[in-house]
Amino acid sequence: MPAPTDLQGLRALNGDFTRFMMSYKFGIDEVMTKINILREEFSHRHDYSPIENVSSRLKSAESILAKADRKGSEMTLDGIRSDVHDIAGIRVTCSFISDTYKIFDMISAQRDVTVLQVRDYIAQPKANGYKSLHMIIEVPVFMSDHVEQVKVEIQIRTIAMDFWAALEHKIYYKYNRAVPERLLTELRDAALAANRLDVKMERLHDEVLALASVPGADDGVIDTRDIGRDAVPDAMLRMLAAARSDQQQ
Ligand code: 0O2
Repeated sequence: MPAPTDLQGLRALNGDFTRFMMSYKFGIDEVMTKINILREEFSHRHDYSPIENVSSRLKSAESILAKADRKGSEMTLDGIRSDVHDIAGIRVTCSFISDTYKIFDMISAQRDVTVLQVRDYIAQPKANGYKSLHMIIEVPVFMSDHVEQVKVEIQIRTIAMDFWAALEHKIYYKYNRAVPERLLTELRDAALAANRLDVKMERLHDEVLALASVPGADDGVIDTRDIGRDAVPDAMLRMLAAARSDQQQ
């Protein structure tokens, strides 16, 4: 059983690690807010959203230690902070390849964002077929008594790239990293097929955007935020009036 002084020491270490992890959680909160604002404001201005989905995750303590060990980091919180860049991770999925770069530019242009590293696996895919645009940024997090610069990794990719990466990740772990050559070849083929789909969908999208919209065309849905704001159509008002007068007779 540890002596009381050891226990106090352990509690202090526990507190250090909790504060370390909380700073990354706050980093994620800051960047999620930025991305959600971009998403909402962009869709309002351009009538379409370049972002399909945004998710975040914090690396587990085990995974942080394994990565620090792999990188030969100094095994202290400072050593880990300086070498492991993806403790806080955010993934943004977009419909089209050009949207991934738009999001990248909009994030990079923010005054309190420092871009520390960029890996463009979209322009230069990995040998296994992996495509994604990675950026490591640093954002200020305002604590009660100090400001901390926190690193956040952002992965930006299309839905097709994300579909591929999720499956490849699953296969990789299923085979404990020793994936049979046949599956690796199929994965490379699938990555090429996903890229062909991305290119074709974007071309179609551009073609449709270039068309003038047909006056009065209606896709049959409304945004829930517009309930009460949009005028109720005459036909609906006439129907309600007729129903009311039937009830009164
Ligand atoms: P997990 O479990 O997703 O967190 P670096 O520290 O920057 O020098 P690192 O971290 O390998 O080296 O950088 P890189 O290449 O930018 O990769 C970071 C993350 O991208 C990985 O984190 C994966 O999430 C993802 N990634 C990179 N390559 C691949 C790939 O080939 N397939 C898939 N599915 N994902 C990939 P982790 O920590 O490796 O994994």
